[in-house]
Formats: sequence, C-alpha cells, structure tokens
Amino acid sequence: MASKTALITGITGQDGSYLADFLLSKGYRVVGMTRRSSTDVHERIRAVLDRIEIVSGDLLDQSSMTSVLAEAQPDEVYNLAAQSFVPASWSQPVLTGEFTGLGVTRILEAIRHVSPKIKFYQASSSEMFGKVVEVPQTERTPFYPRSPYGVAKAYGHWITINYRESYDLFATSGISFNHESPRRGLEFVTRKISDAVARIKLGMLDKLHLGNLEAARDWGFAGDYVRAMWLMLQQESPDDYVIATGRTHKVRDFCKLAFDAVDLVWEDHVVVDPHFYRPAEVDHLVGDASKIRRVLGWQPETSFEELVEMMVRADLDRLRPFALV
Ligand code: NDP
Ligand code: GDR
Repeated sequence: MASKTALITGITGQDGSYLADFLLSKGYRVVGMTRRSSTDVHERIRAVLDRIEIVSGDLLDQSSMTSVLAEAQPDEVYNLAAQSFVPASWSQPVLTGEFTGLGVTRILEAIRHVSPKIKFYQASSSEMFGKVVEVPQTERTPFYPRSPYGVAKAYGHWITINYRESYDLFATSGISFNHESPRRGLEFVTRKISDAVARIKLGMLDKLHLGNLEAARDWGFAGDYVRAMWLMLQQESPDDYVIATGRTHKVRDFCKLAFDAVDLVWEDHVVVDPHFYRPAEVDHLVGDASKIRRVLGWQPETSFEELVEMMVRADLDRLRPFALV
C-alpha cells in the first residue's frame, strides 16, 4: 500500500515536531507548512529536515492555504498552527482571533474546495473551559473561555464541527489539556521552570520570577498527545475527544519536583512577581479522558514526575556547555 501523506501546520512548534517524528516512524510522507521568516525557525525539526517537505503558507492568507493543499495533496491535515501563548492574546487579541480562530475556517474552506476527502484534525484546547462549569471536563462540558485565546479556540472548535455537519467533512477536534516537553517554548511555565532550574544549578542564574504559584493544570507529555491526534484520524467516522491525564498539579508542585531533581530547595530561588499574573485566570481545569481511553484505547504513558525529570535533565544537558564552572 502506498504511504499516506500528512500536512502539518505549525510543524516548527512543540507538537508539530513530535507529530512529524511520530508520522515518519509510521512511514508517512510528511509535509510541513511554515510561514515566511527572516530567521531560521527549524530548530525543533532540525533532526528530520531532510526527511520532510516544507511548503510556505500562512493562516492569515486564504490563497496560500489553498495552494499548499493543492501542492501537497495530503490524506490527513493536522492544524497545529496558532498564536498559542495565552498572555499574548490579551496584548494581541485581534491577531489571535485571526490566526487561532478564523485561520481554522481558512483551512476548512481550502479542504472543501481542493479535496473534501481529506481527514482534518483541529488542535482545540482546555482553555475553552476556562471558568469551569463542571469538574472534571468532558466533551459535553459547556465552554466559558477566560482569555481572547480561549475565545478564539472555541470558535475554531465549533467551526470544525459546523463544517463536519454542513459539508460532511471528516473533521475532528481534540480538546487537549496542557502538554509539555523539553521542546516546549521557553515562555510557558513548565519550561520556564526547567530552564531556570538548570541555569541555577549551573551557576548562571540565582532567582526565578513566577506569577501565580497556586495555578493548577492537568499536565501531560506532548509525545503521548500526538499519538492521540493520529489515532483520531484513523477511525471510520470523525468525532471529538478530550485528551488529558486526569491529574492536576500546582505550579508550586512543579517547582518543588524540578528543584528536587537537582538537589536544590525551591523556596531559596523562586520569587513571586505580580507582573506574571493574568487579567483573568481559569479555574479547576482537569480533563475526563474516559471517552478516548474507551473508544480509541489511548492513554498517557509518561507520568508527571517523569515529565518534570525529563525536562530538567534535557535543559541541564543543553546548557552545560555554556556554564562557566
Ligand atoms: P507552539 O506555540 O509551540 O507552535 C505554534 C506553531 O504555529 C508554530 O509552528 C508557529 O510557527 C505556527 N504559527 C503561528 N502562527 C501562524 C500563522 N499565522 N501561519 C502559520 N503558522 C503559524 O504550540 P504547540 O505546539 O504547543 O501547540 C500546537 C497547537 O495545539 C496550537 O494550536 C495550540 O494552541 C494547541 N494546544 C496546545 C496545547 C499545549 O499544551 N501545548 C494544549 C491545547 C491546545 P512559527 O514557528 O513561525 O512561530
Ligand atoms: P497555559 O500555559 O496558559 O495553561 O496555556 P502556561 O504554561 O503559560 O501557564 C500555566 C499556568 O501557570 C501560571 N504561571 C505562569 N505562566 C507563565 N507562562 N509564566 C509564569 O511566570 C507563570 N507563573 C505562573 C499561569 O498563570 C497559568 O495559570 C497552555 C498553552 O499551550 C495553550 O496554547 C494551551 O491551549 C493550554 O496550555 C491548554
């Protein structure tokens, strides 16, 4: 059987890089869409660059989306591209709506016109639950987003369902809770902590400034979550699934484990800085992933403790060559 072709938007991001690794291991032809940049943005996919194809397109540009699909002729499209940093969505609310919300419609329109047989995955988010209406959250929990990002994702989620129902597209939405890795962007709290812990251990930094230490999240490992995305597109019919571990931890728990991993005491180094507080916080986000466990047989394989350890070790290895001592 000929190998399948997957198009990944957001391939230069955390999830895009793990998904590219995963699909290559399954024998896929992988095409990644990137937007033009004056600098090199391929750091996370450097190891696989010679095994994937890169095409140029932007979620803001309808005709580029159509051209990318016509050129790549994919069987599956994974829409991972977005403005994904929640605080930036307050400073750039309109742009976030354009990328993260309307961008989904642009891809769906391109699919409808170029090849309606394409299977489509939309990266929806637990941020849609925001000021939660029930705990834990399932596929049927009503949304109450608390940031322009969450509002844009809710639009992307519903337009995916609307195109499935209106045009009979194989369009699915994975409602992912937070997932992290050594490839996580440095501005997100987990990576900010693991990077700082490594710097402090290596004598390159003394203090780590954080915002709300009581904030809690359902944190999993990105490598486990891209497997769930793929599984969703291997089914007979499209459906939506919550992807989560079902366990939450506070930012202070992450700090403690991360500093423990290098035999340091977190209270000696962490400074609470109101600068990192948000205009509105989300409440008790914790996912009920029983549907994806039951229907697709998916479950996370990496524990919270293993994740923290993995991230701290990776940052230590990365930074050690730059340490003075
Ligand atoms: P990242 O921020 O690491 O990656 C985002 C990607 O989107 C980058 O490749 C970026 O490209 C690309 N991008 C941004 N704007 C555009 C645009 N206008 N046109 C084309 N590409 C663009 O995110 P993650 O990998 O962590 O997340 C992947 C997706 O999953 C996102 O949609 C995110 O909102 C969603 N999500 C993530 C969760 C998580 O915990 N990680 C949880 C729930 C949902 P560039 O390199 O050029 O900036
Ligand atoms: P989140 O991730 O907003 O959940 O969005 P982030 O890691 O930014 O924040 C998690 C929680 O940590 C608290 N926090 C801090 N956050 C940051 N970034 N920096 C700090 O210094 C800090 N101190 C405390 C925050 O207040 C927050 O409560 C991620 C993104 O990947 C989204 O794209 C995705 O949709 C959701 O996860 C699910």
